[in-house]
Amino acid sequence: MTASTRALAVLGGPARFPESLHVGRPHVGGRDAFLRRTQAMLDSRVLTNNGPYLVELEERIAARIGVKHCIAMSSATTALSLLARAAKLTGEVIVPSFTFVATAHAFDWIGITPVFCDIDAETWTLDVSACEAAIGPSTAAIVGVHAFGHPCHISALSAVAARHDVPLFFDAAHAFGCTHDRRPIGSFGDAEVFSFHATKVFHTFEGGAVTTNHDDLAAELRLLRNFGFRGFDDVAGPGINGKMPEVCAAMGLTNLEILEATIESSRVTFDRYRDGLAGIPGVRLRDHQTSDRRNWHYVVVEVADEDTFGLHRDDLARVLEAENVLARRYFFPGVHAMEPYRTRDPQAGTRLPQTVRAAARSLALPAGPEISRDHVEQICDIVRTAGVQAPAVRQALGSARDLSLDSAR
Ligand code: T4K
Repeated sequence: MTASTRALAVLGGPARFPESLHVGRPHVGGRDAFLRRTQAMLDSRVLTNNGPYLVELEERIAARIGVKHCIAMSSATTALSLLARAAKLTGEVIVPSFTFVATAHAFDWIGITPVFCDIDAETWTLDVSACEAAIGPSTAAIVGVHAFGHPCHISALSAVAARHDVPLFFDAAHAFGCTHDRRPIGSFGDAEVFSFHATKVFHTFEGGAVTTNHDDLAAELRLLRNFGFRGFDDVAGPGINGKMPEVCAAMGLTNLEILEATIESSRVTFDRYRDGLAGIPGVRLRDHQTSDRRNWHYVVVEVADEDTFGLHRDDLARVLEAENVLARRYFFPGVHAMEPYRTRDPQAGTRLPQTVRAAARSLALPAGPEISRDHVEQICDIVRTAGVQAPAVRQALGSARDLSLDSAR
C-alpha cells in the first residue's frame, strides 16, 4: 500500500473527519430490547437492590464463564476495592504500573499499598520473575491485569502465588469474552474483576463484576456492596453502596444478547487495521497470535522504532488529533508516575523499564463496531503518510507544539 497524496491536517490540509473519532465510543445495539426491558422495569417499580434483571445478569454471566458466582457492582473500581476487603487484605498488593490508574487506586483508597511490578515486552502483562522477586513479608496478593484483553501468564503466576501462599486476582477489565487455554477469562485465580463501563466491549453504562468460585468470598462481597445488610435491620459490618441498578442490568442483558455480533464486528475492524497498517516501517500492531478467543476491542499500535518511522508516538498522536482521530496514549505515563505514587517513589520508573518503554510507544486507535471500513482505511493512510512525510511533520509540530495534544487527556 502506498500513502495517499492528500495533505495532512498538520501540514495545512483539511481534517479528514468532520467529527471526532473516539477510542471508547460506546456501542449501542439492541435498542428495542433495552427499551422494552426499561418499560417493564418502570412498570414494576423495582429500580435497584437486587432486582430481577440484576439476578438474571449475574446468573447468565456466571454460566457463560463457568463459575459459581458473579457479583455485579457499580464499577470495576468498586469491585476491586470490595474484593480486597472481602479477602481481608492488608499491607501490599503487587500490580502492574502499565494499567489504568483505577487498578492501583482501588487498593490505595482502602489503605493497601500498590507495589508496582514491571511487565514483559511481549505481552505487556506482569513479568512473572519480577513479580516473584517483588513478593515480601507484607505482600497480601498478586493482581495481574489482562492488558488490552491479552491474558496474563496465568499458570506461571498461579504457581508463584501458590509458592508464596498469597491469593491471585486478575483485573479483567479489558477481557470480557476472551479465553485462555480455551477457558473463559473470569474463571482464573481466586477471583477476577470485569469492567462494564460504557467504553468496554460489553457494557452496562457503568458497572463491573467479580467472578469467583469461592463461596465465602462471594457471600462477603454481596454484604459489602449493600452496606453490610444481612437482612432487614441486621448489619453484619461496614459495607458501602456498590450496587448496580436495574437499568444498568437491563443494558447488560441486552448487550449480552448481541455480544457475539459485537465481538465479530470488532474482529473485522481489527483485521482491517492489520491489513491497513501492514508494512509501515517502525510501526507495529499489537496483535493476538493465538487460537484462543479475543474480543478485539482494543486496537493498539506501537511506534516500535521511532528512527525508522520518523516520528515519536506523541507526534503521531498529534497528527491524528489534527485529523479528528482522538487516539489515546494508554497507559501513559504508567501509574507509578501519577500521584500519589510518583511523590512516594520518584525513582520507581528506573525499576520498570518495560513499563516506561511501552507507555512511551503505545497508542490506542478508534476501534470496535462504531468504526467503519472507511474510517480504518483513512486512519491507516494517515499513519502511513505521517511516516512518509515525517521530516515535514516534525518541523510543523515543532512550531505548533503548544497548540497540540493536551498531556492530561
Ligand atoms: N482496570 C482497568 C485495566 C481499566 O482499564 C479500567 C477502566 C478499570 C480497571 C476501572 O473500570 P471502571 O471502574 O471504569 O469500571 C476510560 C474508561 O472510563 C475506563 O473505564 C477505562 N478503564 C479506561 C481504559 O478508559 P478514559 O478517561 O480514558 O476514557 P473516557 O471516559 O474519556 O472515554 C473515552 C472516549 O470515549 C471519550 O473520549 C469519548 C468516548 N465516550 C465515552 C463515554 C464514557 C463516548 O463517546 N461516550 C461515553 O459515554 O477512561
